[in-house]
Amino acid sequence: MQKQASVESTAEAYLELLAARGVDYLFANAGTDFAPLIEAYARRGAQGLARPRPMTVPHEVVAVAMAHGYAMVTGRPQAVMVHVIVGTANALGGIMNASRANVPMLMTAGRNPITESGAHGSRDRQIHWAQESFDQGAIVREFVKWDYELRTLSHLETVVDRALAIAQAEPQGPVYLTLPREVLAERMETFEYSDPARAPRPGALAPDAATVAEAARLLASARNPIVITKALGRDPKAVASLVTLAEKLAVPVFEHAHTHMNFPQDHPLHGGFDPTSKLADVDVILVVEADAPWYPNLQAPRPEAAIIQIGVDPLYSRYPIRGFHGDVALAGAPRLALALLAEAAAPLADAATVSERRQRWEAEHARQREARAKRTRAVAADTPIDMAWVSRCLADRMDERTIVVNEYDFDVSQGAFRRPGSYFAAPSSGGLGWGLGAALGAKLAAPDDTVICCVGDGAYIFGSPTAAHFVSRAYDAPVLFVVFNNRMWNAVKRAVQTHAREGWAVKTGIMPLTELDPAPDYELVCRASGGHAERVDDPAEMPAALDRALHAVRVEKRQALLNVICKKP
Ligand SMILES: Cc1ncc(C[n+]2csc(CCOP(=O)(O)OP(=O)(O)O)c2C)c(N)n1
Repeated sequence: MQKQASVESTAEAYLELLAARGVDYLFANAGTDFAPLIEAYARRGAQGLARPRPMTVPHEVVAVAMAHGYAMVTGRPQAVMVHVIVGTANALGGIMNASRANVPMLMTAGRNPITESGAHGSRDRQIHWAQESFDQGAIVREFVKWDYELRTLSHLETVVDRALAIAQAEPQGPVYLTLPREVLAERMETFEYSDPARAPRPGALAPDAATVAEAARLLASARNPIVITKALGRDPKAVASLVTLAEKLAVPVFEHAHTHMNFPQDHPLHGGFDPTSKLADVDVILVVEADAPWYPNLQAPRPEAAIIQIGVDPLYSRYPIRGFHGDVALAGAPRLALALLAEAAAPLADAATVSERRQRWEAEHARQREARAKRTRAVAADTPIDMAWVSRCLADRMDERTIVVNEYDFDVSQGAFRRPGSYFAAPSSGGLGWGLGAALGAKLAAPDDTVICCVGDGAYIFGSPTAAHFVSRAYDAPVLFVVFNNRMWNAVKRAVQTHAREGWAVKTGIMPLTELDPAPDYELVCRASGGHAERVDDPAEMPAALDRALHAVRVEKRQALLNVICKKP
C-alpha cells in the first residue's frame, strides 16, 4: 500500500519511515550535524506525529549497547545516531560487539556538511573542515555488513529499507548509514512510501536432506556424542529444538563460554559449562552456534572424532581464521537444522546405547550440581565476599520474569536459567563497556521484567556509568546493577598467571597494570542519579541487601546498585 505523509524535510521523512518500519527508538548522541533532525523531531512532537522515541544517551558506548540490548531481547533492530567521525570512533567497540554477536542494528552518523557554502546546511562552524574524512564508512567497514551514505531525498526509502533488510538477514549484524546535513535539511512537502516495506526479506533457510542424513548417520552411530553450544539461544525458538534432540538421543549439552540461554540449566542432560575434560573420550561433537568450541592449543578432541557444525554461517566467514573441522556442516536456521537432525537420527539410534548414555549423563549432571552447591556453602561466609556467593544469592532471587545481563563476574553455574531469553553475556569480541547499556536496552524491551546487570568493577567503569545512570533515571528504566568489585582487572591478571606460571610476576606478586585500587565508592555514582545504592562488605548482608535493591527496582521503580566488595583471587 502507498502512504503519503506531509513533511517539511528529508529528516522528517526519515523519522516517518523509521517509525513505519517498526523502529521504536533512536539512541542518539548529538552534535551540530543533528540540527535538521532535531528540527524535524520538534515538528513531529508538536503535531503528535509518529517517530522513534528520541533518547539522549550521553556516551556512545551506552547508546550502541542499548540498541544491542533491545535487539537481543526483541529481535528487532533499532537506530543509533552519533556525531560524525568522532562519535563513530567512540561507538566502534560497540559496533564490533554487535557484529560478532550477530545483532541487527541501524547504526547511523551525521556526515559533516559537504559544501562550503551555497546550500541549506552548508558549513558554518570551525569543526566542519576538520571533521571531514576521506571515507567515513571505512572507520567501521570491517565490522558492518553494509555501509552507505544517504545522497538524496529521492533515495530515502530504498536506502533505509535496504539497510534494515540487510541488518536482519542472517547472519544478522549492524549496518552503517551516514546522513549528510544538507540532505537531511532538504525541503520536502509530501513523502510517499510503501507500507509495509517492499525490500526482499529472505526467510529462514533449512539444510538439504542429503546433508541432514549424513549428519544423522554420524550422530546415531556415535557411542559417546556431546553437543557444545554458545549462542543458539539468539533464536529463542531454537532452544526447544535442541531439547528435543538431546532427549531423543540422550546427548549431553555443554554450554561453553555461552552468551545466551541455550538449554535449560536444570535439565538432567545439561552437561555443564566446560567440555574440556570430555574431549578425549567423545566420538562425535555437535557444535551448535559456537565460534570457538574448544581451544586446540590446550585440549583438542581425538583426531578421529567426527565434528558436525550447525549454524547460520558454520564457516564464520567474517573471521579471518577459524580452523575447527566440520565433517558435516548444516547451514541455515539452527532451529530447523536441529529439528530435521533429531527426526532423522532418532530412528537410527540403538536404544540400549541411548539408555546407557542417559543414565550416565544424568548421574554426571547430579554430581555437578551437588559439587557446585557444596562449593557455595564452603565460601558463603568468606570475607571479602566470594563471587560464587554473590551469584548464588542473586540466583535465589530470580523468577520467570528476570533477565540477567552479565559482563564478566556473575558465576552462571550458580544460576538456574530455563527460560530462553533470560540470560545474556558479553560478546566474545570483548569490547568492554557493553553491560550497562545492554541492560538498559533490555529493560526498555521488556519493561515488566526485572533486569539485573552484573558487571566487574572494570566493566562498570568502561560502561560509562554516569551516562548509564542518567539514562536509567531520565527514561524510567530501572535496572539493578551489581558491581562485583575485586578492585582489579582479574582477567588481565589471570592472563599473566597462565602466560608465565612460574614467571617474575607470579613469584614476586608484582603485577602493574592490573589493579583498580583505591576503588571509588561506586554507589555514589548511582545515587547521583537518584538510585538506591549500597556498599556490601558482609556476606551475611548479601541476601537482605539484594532484597532492598530489588524492592527499589520492582516496587519503587528506580534504579539500584550494589557495590559488592569481593575477594581478590
Ligand atoms: C575496550 C576494552 N579494553 C580492554 C579490554 C581488556 N580487558 C579484558 S577483561 C578486562 C578486565 C575486566 O575487569 P573487571 O570487569 O573488573 O572483571 P575481572 O576481570 O576483575 O573479573 C580488561 C581490561 C577489553 N576487553 N576491552
